[in-house]
Amino acid sequence: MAASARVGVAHGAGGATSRRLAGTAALVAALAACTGTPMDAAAQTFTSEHHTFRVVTIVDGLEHPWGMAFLPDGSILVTERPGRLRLVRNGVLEPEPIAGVPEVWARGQGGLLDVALHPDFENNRLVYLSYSKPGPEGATTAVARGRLVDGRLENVEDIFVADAWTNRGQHFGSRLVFDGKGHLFISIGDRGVMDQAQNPSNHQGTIVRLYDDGRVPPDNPFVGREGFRPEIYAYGIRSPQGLALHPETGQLWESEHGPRGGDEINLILPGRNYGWPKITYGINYNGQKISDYTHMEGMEQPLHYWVPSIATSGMTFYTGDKFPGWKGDVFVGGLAGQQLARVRFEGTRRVAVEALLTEMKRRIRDVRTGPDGYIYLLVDEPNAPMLRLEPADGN
Ligand SMILES: [Ca+2]
Repeated sequence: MAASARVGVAHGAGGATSRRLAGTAALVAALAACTGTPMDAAAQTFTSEHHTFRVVTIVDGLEHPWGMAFLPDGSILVTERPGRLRLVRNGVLEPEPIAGVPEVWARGQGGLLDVALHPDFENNRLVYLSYSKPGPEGATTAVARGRLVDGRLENVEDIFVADAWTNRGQHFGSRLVFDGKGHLFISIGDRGVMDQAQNPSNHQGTIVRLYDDGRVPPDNPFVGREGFRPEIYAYGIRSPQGLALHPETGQLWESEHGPRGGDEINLILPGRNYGWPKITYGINYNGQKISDYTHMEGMEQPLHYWVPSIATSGMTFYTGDKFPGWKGDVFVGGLAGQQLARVRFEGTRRVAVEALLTEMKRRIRDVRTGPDGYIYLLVDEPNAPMLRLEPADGN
């Protein structure tokens, strides 16, 4: 495919031609400018294809926040990449971090990363954290869990330490998703060594599926197969920055931070090879070619990819009722692309893409549908806010 044909146009596996609707969201007012509150900068109103919405600052002062989890009491756990777990309660950031977080390797893209609650959290109080674990061979991706009691984590233990050790600071992956059927999915990046994504005798560049205590489910696709780690569910993945379950099919979807011009959304199926770096739509960030191929026998195509890249991060399916026009849409944060991408699918066919919040010019690290139906964002900055999208069009 000629590069010139791809610039500025988003393509999916089906070669459809719908154009990226970048720039349709327009800033129309800064409501808070009239109120004189400290939230002036963020309480702005934006228009978009289906909704007019407000962006409200929930809390400020987070240092490179990465992941968040909503507690049953309405408070929110937030990770900060340098190694702190914070609590937002009643719209206030508790000054003291939650104690008991493991030591993290906070370099490059590494540190304290995602946070998720056990599906039975209300009874067992188990909180799961993914993080960059230091060791003699540099760092790897690990998942720890502990019981949240009186503002601290107790009985903290690693349930999984990936065989993905390098001295490089890239591509830890590490989003955590429970599937509601007793499994935990963990994404692991190639750790900056791209060829290892095609080597399933380690965990670099994989999606892993485990039981909640770290045991390997016997029906994992590669159990008993020579040369494959039994934890692996899928492989051939570069930097899996977002994971979410489809609200209707229950299948796992992934957003992947690709090379230059190769960010992807993938449907993750068991036992499949997603092709990195043998096939890709992008080139290296230094301008060098990675592969001549975008397709290869036995390798999966993305459902959608971005050219140019937006530097995809966290993702969510919108499942709330505050924005009926967005029901079922995929939202993906853009870091370098400084946007919130909305992608609509019919089944697995991508039918529309819209870039929201481009005027805000902020790196979006994570996006979640809150239990209240609002959309929550984390911004990747040293002194960053948690933001919330609220409808401004009467919904
Ligand atoms: Ca791919």
